Amino acid sequence: EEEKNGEDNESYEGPTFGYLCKDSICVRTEINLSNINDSSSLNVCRLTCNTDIGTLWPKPSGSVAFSKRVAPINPNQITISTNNFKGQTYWQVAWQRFREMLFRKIPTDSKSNSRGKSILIEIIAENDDIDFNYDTFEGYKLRIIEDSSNIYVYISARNFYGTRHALETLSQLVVYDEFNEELVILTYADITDEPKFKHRGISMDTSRTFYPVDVIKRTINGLAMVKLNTFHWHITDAQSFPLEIKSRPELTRLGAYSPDKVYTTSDIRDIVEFAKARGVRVIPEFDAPAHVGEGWQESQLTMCYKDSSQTVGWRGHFDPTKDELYNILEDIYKEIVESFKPIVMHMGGDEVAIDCWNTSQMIKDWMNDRNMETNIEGFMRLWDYFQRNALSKFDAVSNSQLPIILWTSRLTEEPFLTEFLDKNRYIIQVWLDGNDAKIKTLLEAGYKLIISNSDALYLDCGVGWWVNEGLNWCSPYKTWQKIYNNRMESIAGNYIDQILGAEATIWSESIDEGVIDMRIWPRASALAERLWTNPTTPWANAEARLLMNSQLLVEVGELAVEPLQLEWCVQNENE
Ligand code: CP6
Repeated sequence: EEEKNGEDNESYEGPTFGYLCKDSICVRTEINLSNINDSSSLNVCRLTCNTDIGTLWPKPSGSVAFSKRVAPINPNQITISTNNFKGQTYWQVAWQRFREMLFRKIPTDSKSNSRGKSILIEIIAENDDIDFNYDTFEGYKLRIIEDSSNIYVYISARNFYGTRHALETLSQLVVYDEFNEELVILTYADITDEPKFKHRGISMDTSRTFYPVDVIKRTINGLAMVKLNTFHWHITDAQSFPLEIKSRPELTRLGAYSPDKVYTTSDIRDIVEFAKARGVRVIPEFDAPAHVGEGWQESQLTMCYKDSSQTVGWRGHFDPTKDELYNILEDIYKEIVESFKPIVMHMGGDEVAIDCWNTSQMIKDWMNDRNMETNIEGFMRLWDYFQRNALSKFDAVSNSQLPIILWTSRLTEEPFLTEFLDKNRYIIQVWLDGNDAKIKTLLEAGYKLIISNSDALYLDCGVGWWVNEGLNWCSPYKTWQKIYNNRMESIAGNYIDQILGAEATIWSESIDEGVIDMRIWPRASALAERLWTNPTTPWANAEARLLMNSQLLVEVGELAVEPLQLEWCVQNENE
């Protein structure tokens, strides 16, 4: 009965749920790939019914063997044993979520059916370490076998995070059979899997638009479902300050859109724990010295806010010469460290306009007093002065010297880069075009990078009111295919080892909670497979599985996923 696909990763097509193809499972037909960008030959029905597709997303990066046969299971008869994690909250949450995901696959009108087999899951984890840093190994092994009455699942992993990923994979191998109205599982599987990149995520902007906590949580659930492990939280910006800072209550009083559009310290702790139990790390960003404004109105510490000029464009800037600024920053960092317990801190550093500081005679006098020239070099020195002081305040309130992320900017270009930013301390997040020569400069200088190249990973581009206002600098819309094809190797070449991973960004100037799911999904899934599996096969090979993943995100993740094809195409095939 067992039909193994050997160790050959390239030929893996995934488990077969062929007979379930009646309603929804579809795969692309042969079409001429070279014509894919030629609209005259575009076939709207690229996906048609097929009997041999996989259900795993992202595809495992290691060896995969599987059977083609499925067996019905009884989701009320699942038992689990672990050698570790006893009494750990994270483990209880993960286990609970796994069961919930299986039950969510069953439609509410399904007739109850208990003829299925019991599942016995045995987990061996090397340790019960709950730290989640860049050294945490997220790999796992998963084996499914059956006998006449039971399904046996063996999971081995180094830690909780690998184990959690294995449960995610296992849940994807359980599919609802609409014909027999029951859950079925593969009867044999042997999978070895681990991520190709350590840092895999999205960044979300809660300043331009406030998103309620439950929107953030359902987004994190989605990340967990596709094994993305990073939620980078661009929490403040010029337009609103939604982060409660208990010692500086004026920041939200003046800066939040309204008193209820605030993330309290307990909201933050709740989200951080929620995420960690789902294998997702939250990285706080406090963007500075630009992208500040609301919240600081009475402080006399910011400038250029509401300046509509090309160079500044509504982004307020801190006045780096004011000593009081650093005291407030210390208070902010202190509370961020306490509530986020970050393993890495994002300090922003994007889009600083020297033309802003240049408008202030006070700043120029201050610089003159310190023998700083008021030219580019001088203002870059002023920026460096800010960054050093801010960093020392951050270090004063955090235990160890955490790694710091900064966006690419003039500061991350030579000659400033190597003079001002220690490559062993700073990680650079790239929002340049993927082919920009500045990326190579950063790599040659030895920096570790997180890639958010704006020509592929900017999910807010090309859609929304920006487009009609002519304000969409990042048009066009980035298709999932573009994201899937966005290989880190083509960006980094021989320096690939310096790429920690990538993030898709969801800037929220033209997004709100009503549309955010569609901006993120299924394109974040395309990024997930790019970073977890790093496939060498074309996107067309993944399209059918992505359709399955979208369905899962809708049904289990309760996400409003942007559609990938017309229902008519499926209907046509079934006639
Ligand atoms: N906000 C912040 C933004 C952007 C950046 N930082 C941004 C800039 C250009 C484009 C899209 C987004 N809206 N804080 C740059 C990293 Cl095209």
